[in-house]
Order: sequence, then structure tokens, then C-alpha cells
Amino acid sequence: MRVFLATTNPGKLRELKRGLAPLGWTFVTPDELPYTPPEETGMSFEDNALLKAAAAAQQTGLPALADDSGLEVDALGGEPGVYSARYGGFKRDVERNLYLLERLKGVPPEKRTARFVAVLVLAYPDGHVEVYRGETEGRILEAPRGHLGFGYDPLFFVPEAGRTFAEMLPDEKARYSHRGKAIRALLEAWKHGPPPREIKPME
Ligand code: ITT
Repeated sequence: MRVFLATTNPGKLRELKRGLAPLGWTFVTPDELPYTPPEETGMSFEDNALLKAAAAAQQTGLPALADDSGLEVDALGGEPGVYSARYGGFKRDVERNLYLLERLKGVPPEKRTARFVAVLVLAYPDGHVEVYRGETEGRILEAPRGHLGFGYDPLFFVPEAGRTFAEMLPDEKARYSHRGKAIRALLEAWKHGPPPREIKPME
């Protein structure tokens, strides 16, 4: 199956291609086929993933997979959440990381709990969708650690691993990460081929 990967984020693209490799799909990316991402107007990761996947499936005529993800920090009432990619209005990862540290100044370690969430939506041109979700609990450090990964990885400490995402090689990050979990949910659903489509009873 040819599947359009509807993301412009190189870090996500890498992780999705690697994690979904067992399916044997042929991936088509935005640098191969024109794709104009829609405005992310949703209030939840699900809403935004649906918007992106549906727009991509319409524009390309291919089944399209979108990933909407982000960081929810408890001490900030769930911020940055769906605004993770534009937190503080900053364009670069390092600037957003500094801004997050600034917002958490004075918050003690035990109150710096947070989770990463990823929602994957596979949308077909006929409107059918599949939705998969993964979450990982962790803590925001007071200074970055590690140089691997992308985004908020250097600040996100995973207690059960004893490391930040940025200190993990790709396979280890995938084992613990929100995206890795969402990908495994998809792989499980696709274990015997395309999952059966639910027939909705008439209202
Ligand atoms: P697309 O919409 O084109 O996929 P995006 O980066 O704008 O790319 P989102 O709107 O879903 O995607 O924003 C997610 C942001 O959350 C992302 O830019 C990172 O800052 C952060 N994020 C998500 N997953 C992450 C991960 O595994 N590690 C670090 N940061 C992550």
C-alpha cells in the first residue's frame, strides 16, 4: 500500500518511517507530492490529527497518516498541549525549550510532572479513518540533557528509563515514547492486514 506521511516535521518523519517499516508500506512524503497542511484549529490532538490526515488524503488521493502530538505539563495546566509546536510563538526547538524552563522556574522536581501524547490518524480518500493513541509519563528537568531526538526531548526525563528522550537511541526512544506506543497500537491492529471497518448502525 502507498501511504502519504502527512507531516512536515523531520523528527516525526524519521520515527514514523522506522516504526512502521514492518508493514512494508511504500511511504510518500511531502517533498515528493505537494501537500498544503491545513490550519490546526482543533482543541485536541485527535481533532488536529484528523484535520491533517483528512486534508492530506483529499489532496493526494492516497491513504494519509498524520501525527498530532505534544507535551502536557501539569504545573502549567496542561500547556503547551496542542500548541507545542508554536509555544511562546518561538520557531526553534531550543527557544521553546528555554521558554518552557522559564515558565517552570521555581517549580520543584516533584511538581514538574508531564506527559507526551501522540495521536496517529490514518485517513482514506473515501473518508474512513483509523485512530491510534500513545502516552508517556515523565518529568521536565531543570536543564537539558542529551543531544539526540528533537523538540522537547532534552528536557523530558522518563523515570522508568532513568534517561531523557534525547539520551536514547532511536530504538530505545521508540520503546518508551508516546509515538512508539501509538505506532505499536497501529501495528497490532494491522497484524492480519487492514483492520475491519466498523459498520455504524443507522440512527
Ligand atoms: P506536523 O503538523 O507537520 O506533523 P508539527 O511539528 O507542527 O508537524 P504538531 O503540531 O503535532 O506537529 O506539534 C508537535 C510538537 O510537539 C512538535 O513540534 C514538538 O515540539 C513536540 N513533540 C511531539 N513529539 C515529540 C517528541 O517525540 N519529542 C520531542 N518533542 C515532541
